[in-house]
Amino acid sequence: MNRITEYRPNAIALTIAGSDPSGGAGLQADLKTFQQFGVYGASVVTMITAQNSLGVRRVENLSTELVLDQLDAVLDDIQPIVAKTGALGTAETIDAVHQRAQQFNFPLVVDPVMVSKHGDSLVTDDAVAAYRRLLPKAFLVTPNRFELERLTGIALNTNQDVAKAIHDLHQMGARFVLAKMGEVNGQSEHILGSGKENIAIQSKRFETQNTHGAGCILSAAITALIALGETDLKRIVQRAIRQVSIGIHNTQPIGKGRSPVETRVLADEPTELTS
Ligand code: PXL
Repeated sequence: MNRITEYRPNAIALTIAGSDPSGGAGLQADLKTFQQFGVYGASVVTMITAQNSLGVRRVENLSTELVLDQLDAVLDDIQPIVAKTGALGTAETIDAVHQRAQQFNFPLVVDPVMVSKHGDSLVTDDAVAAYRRLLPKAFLVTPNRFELERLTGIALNTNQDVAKAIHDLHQMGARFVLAKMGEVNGQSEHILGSGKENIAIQSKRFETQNTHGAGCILSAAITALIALGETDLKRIVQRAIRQVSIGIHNTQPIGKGRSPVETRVLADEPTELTS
């Protein structure tokens, strides 16, 4: 059977993100993840990094004008079901995406990428302020612990601090918040905030450094599931977390440093790894 008949022809997702030439993170990870879910991927490049599994050597932001020209070219022609942002680079580009987002007739997932796994900062302080301005256009924002602190200015020491920070992101305009808290009591913890309640989602914690691209794959999997027409955000997030867990469990030794999370897997039902 021709597999393409199994795809939904309009399951189209757009990523606006930076390039990782080693293929583990950034728009490459996004497109691989979309593909793995049977979602057609379009991509607008914001930034070129020169990096590999050992570290980031160089980052060069494309001009805001070139980013917008790409975005306009795609959107003048193609109707995505959903879009996500990864690394946007400069405050000017974040503000320009924000301005275009006023006209988006599809939800936007904002992964507020600020540092790479190696701890290299990918944005400046004024970009953090621009991310705050973008939040009212975010259907979902997916900060890690560091990004949550930087967006809110709250040092996250207690559970109350985390709840306050998530509350503040809602106040700033984000519809839903997914805080990637990392290791909590020996497990990996995510907190999904709806504004009314916060749901903690635990998954298996892997003792590994081979998690390059995990954040990109998580937000890309969420984006892909929205493109496929899924509507229950809690289930979407749980399934995307399983996708990352199974990817980490199946990591192949690629490169001399931190291996990328494997995208050539597909999480479907819960397993003993991820339930
Ligand atoms: O995983 C965050 C990320 C996003 N986008 C690009 C990156 C990284 C981390 O390395 O390089 C382009």
